[in-house]
Amino acid sequence: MYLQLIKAPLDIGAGIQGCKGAPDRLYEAGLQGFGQGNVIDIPFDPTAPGEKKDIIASFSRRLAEATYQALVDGKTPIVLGGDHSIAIGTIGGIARYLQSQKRDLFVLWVDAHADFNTPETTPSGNIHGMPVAVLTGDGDPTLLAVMKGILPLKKKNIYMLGLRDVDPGEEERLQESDIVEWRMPIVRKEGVAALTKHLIDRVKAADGHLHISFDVDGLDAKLVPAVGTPVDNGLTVEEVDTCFRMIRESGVDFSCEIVEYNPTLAGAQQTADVAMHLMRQLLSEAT
Ligand SMILES: [Mn+2]
Repeated sequence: MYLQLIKAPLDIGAGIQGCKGAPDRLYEAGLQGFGQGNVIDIPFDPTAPGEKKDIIASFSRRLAEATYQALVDGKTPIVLGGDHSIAIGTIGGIARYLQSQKRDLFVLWVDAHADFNTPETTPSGNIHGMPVAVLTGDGDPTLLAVMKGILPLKKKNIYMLGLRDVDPGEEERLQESDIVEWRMPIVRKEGVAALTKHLIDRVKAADGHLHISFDVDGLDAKLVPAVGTPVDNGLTVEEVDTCFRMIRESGVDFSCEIVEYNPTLAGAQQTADVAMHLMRQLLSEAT
């Protein structure tokens, strides 16, 4: 498996800025050992004209083109964010490619949050809380336009691992959807190995592609302090390690993005160490 690293330093989708420094920090912390030194930068200009949603939509189009082109070239896109709004671009491009191949896309959304808000349900207005809604066909028209020509993701193919902080309007939307919610009590009851096996079996049966959208805040707040929205009682390093090892060993086609690491916050080194350990587990057989 040949990797295409892509730096996506967008951070205006979050309430706290600072994720824009994460791609360089993660690259230097060890990801430079992957992708044969070949890395694409998606330039981010926070002073570009327009509202935040316009700047994010424009960035997402360029990012989507990069993940699409990587797959066309037979490479696996590994995107270094950035806040979680970059998933609109990352996954938009991957979905476009799989649609052209008539193959199913599955998404493992590792996160404390569902990121399933619309402009009507969001308490904060922050776009990093909206990418799952946009990718499944709901939300602001400016953001939805990034998905032009791309079918909305199937909600039953989205698996949320580590979910534990859901906004009220989002909760209602989740109940009405068939997104698979692996909240923490389920993770502890079933065990992450059984859950991961279930997902891998479904991807294999469909001959599908699995995208891992890895929000670092899916891990427990004490383990990864340098994130904008930390939440207690989260996943352990061992749980995410088991999940990533099983995906790597399964042989399924996968891609990944890592988001929400904020190196300007306290505990930046500890958080980078945890993130890098897990990325190495996922990518250790790739070049
Ligand atoms: Mn998130």
